[in-house]
Amino acid sequence: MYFYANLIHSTMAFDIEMIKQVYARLDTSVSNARQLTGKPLTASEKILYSHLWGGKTDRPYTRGTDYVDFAPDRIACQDATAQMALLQFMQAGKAKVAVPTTVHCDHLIQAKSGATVDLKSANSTSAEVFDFLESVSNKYGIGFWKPGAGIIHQVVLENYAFPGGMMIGTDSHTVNAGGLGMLAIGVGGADAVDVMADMPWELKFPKLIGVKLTGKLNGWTAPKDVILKVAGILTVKGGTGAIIEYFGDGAESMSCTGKGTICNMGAEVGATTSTFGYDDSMERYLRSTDRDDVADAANAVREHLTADPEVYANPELYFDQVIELDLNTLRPHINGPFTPDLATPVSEMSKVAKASDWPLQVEWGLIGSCTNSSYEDLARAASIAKQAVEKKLVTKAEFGINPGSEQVRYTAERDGLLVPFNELNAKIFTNACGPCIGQWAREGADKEEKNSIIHSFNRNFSKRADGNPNTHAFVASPEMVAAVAISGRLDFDPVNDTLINQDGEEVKLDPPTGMELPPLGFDVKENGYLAPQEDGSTVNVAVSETSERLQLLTPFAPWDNQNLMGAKLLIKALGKCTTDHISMAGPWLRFRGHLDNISNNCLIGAVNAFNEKTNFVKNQLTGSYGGVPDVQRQYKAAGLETVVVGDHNYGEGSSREHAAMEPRFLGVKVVLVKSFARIHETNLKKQGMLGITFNTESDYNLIQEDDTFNFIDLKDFAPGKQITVEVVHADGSKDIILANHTYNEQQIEWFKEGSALNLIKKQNVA
Ligand code: MIC
Ligand code: SF4
Repeated sequence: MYFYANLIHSTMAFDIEMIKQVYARLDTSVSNARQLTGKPLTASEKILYSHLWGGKTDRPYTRGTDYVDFAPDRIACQDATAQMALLQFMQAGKAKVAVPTTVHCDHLIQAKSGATVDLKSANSTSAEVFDFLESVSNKYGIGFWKPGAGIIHQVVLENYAFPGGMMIGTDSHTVNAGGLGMLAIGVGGADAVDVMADMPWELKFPKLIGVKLTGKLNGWTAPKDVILKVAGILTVKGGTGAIIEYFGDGAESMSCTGKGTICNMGAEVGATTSTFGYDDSMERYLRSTDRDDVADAANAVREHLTADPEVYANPELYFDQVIELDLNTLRPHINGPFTPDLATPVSEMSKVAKASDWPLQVEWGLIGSCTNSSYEDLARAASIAKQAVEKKLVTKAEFGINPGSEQVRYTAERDGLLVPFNELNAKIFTNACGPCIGQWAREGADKEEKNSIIHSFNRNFSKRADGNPNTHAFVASPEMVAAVAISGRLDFDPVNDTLINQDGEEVKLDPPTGMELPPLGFDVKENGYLAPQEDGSTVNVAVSETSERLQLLTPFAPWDNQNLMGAKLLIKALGKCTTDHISMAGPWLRFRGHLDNISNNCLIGAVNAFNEKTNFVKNQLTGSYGGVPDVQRQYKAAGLETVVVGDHNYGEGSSREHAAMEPRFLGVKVVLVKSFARIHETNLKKQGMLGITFNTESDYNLIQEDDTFNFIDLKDFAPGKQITVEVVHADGSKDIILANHTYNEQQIEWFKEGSALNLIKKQNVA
């Protein structure tokens, strides 16, 4: 039924005909867009205007304002989000996905003993889910990458990404493919379902941030430091609603996978996506990954795959914001703890860490994740590990490595890159997310001791890697992670500091070295890909009614067209409330296909503003305190709807739509916050929730623990019209406040129907 496609893959890129079609229409759409906008175009605009739904470039769009329908070229889903996406798609009534789609099994594999044992154990503990994903993929024409094949974004970069393309993926780090000149955007599963079901995909036309890179990386500085620095400048919400486009001689001097790292972590500044114009590094990468056909096709339309020259010559005229970085003087950084935008140059870490009381001793150095697991990353980190062996240093911290894909792992092993890590007793985990998503059986984490770890991942929110709220996780380049892990000190500065080796001698680490691409080319024995069968109509997808991992979905109820009155406050969340706080990952990942079960983690990580505790809120009906899901289930049983109140950038982080579906499923009706992260706001809308923002931010302070909310003009819900909220306090006093929303006509329909999916189903029936 299935066949391994790695042989086919070695002669021809996947979906080459689709890529050629995209290129064939570029000339017309780019020149039309240039004419309509009356100006030269950025690379991002060329991709946006050549991917309009309906294929016609017939009007200019206003950045940051206009909602636009797009037609992405492809979709990628990972196992933890694919379950919900595909459960929804199964309801859409289609026989096949409308655009090339792939599913990648990477999140559900725990890192414990090492790749062989861990993969075997994941294959048995998550067999039901993997089988489900494999059979749904087979049925609906979706390419399936088995557990162990690699992390979604690395596999996409190696096989599917192409310059000038547009893709969406049910993971916030889909943006990684910007390293190969794509516009790749992270979305919730319901957005992916639209495109799978042959419908347009809607996005507010993004603003544009230009980052001009001059000079050349040198010494200890790596591509990661570019984004660590940019994160420090823009902060976790500075990129919201914008595409970041990198350019300049500094950009061209970097490897394609290095560009991928920079784009990947653009998710951490809230950017819609990041990208680079097509250049020689991308061509080299395409050829090295056996895609000469894509490279040749791209070369033929080269001028359309990057910005018009006037744009990069005078960026301030064409971007909404311009940042300039000189790579010659950029220094290595370490970001964290607890947030990816707290950037500290390595040379200042000693001072800052002491002043902040961060644990200086580092216990683990973790290399890999979708952000930094390329051949070049491993090569450069290995060059540091090798020095440790040669210079007789004893590693102070433990090492863990997650290669990005089987292709990278196989090639790295062939080329001896794993040898020095093995000599340092590193654990080589499965080619999967592992510790990055809390799939880490870290010994002793349950003791909740204060400690530091350093990793080359992108996110470091509280509890993320090991569940311990006292783990201070720091983010750095793979080579810095290696150096810090060897020294065991957070404040180790390899540029200036020395270490004492086993013979009592003082030694210094030389700057890292490493090839950007394998000199002998990439190789892999079994890439782990399963192609779907041509006609999947006879494939049976079974979901057991008694399963605790999978549950078929029941449609959410439509709106009753009435004002929402008497809704109770469920929780007023204090400060940072990311999707990890709303729907934690780690052990909870096993319930990603079972809405009822996963709803038991709803908002358990959010801090209650009234007692600063997590998962401890007042039940207004009884006056007693309990866990958020429990209290919410009690409100639901009493037939009461509820409101969640939050701070800035609510829902930052992941694309997981569970963070919207769980509250929806449990009976929360409104999420009222100071501001939203993009993907989460859309996810709330898609699931038929009311996601609104305080018109006056300080009104957040008016909300009290026993409040009841009346949405007194919800009946007039309309685009651009504010919503009036009557906040009734326990003593009977009231505050009338105004809330803003960004729903357009279509999105109001989703609200009315109960969810976007309900609307699709209705349209399919009609
Ligand atoms: C993450 O890095 O947080 C994840 C896990 O990859 C998520 C997706 C998910 O929650 O499944 C993401 O980034 O979108
Ligand atoms: Fe996986 Fe981590 Fe990348 Fe998310 S950020 S896709 S969890 S490796």
